[in-house]
Amino acid sequence: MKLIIAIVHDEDVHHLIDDLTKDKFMVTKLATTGGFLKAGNTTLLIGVEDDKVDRVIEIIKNNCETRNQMVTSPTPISGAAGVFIPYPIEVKVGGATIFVVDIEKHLKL
Ligand code: 2BA
Repeated sequence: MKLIIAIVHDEDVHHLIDDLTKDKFMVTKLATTGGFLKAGNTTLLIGVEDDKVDRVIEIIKNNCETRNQMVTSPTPISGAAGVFIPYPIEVKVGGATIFVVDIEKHLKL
């Protein structure tokens, strides 16, 4: 058995969960925050048999878009008269960041 940990954009999550549950996958949704942007995102925990991992990844791929987001630079540039001016930079977020982890034991009590 595997645990799929998928970090996705909040805007993609409703369609994604609908498609996963339609295919009878069990999902737990966590509200999380990205360390770099410090903006909200969503982490899904999906426990599946090994032969279903590719299907779950396919569903995630079909539902998660890549987006460009602006962020203020954490290291400001030096302006006139030694004043530090933060500047905006663009980062590409997603579609999804996925980790697939081996599960040693799975219990439901
Ligand atoms: P954030 O940490 O807020 O990162 C948002 C986006 O900013 C990232 O998109 C990446 O394009 C950029 N970024 C992140 N750290 C950076 C850095 N040190 N320097 C320059 N750019 C940086 P994604 O790679 O698609 O990641 C989206 C979210 O997935 C991340 O949000 C984070 O919550 C999670 N994530 C991504 N990789 C991870 C990892 N290796 N471990 C844990 N969480 C991860």
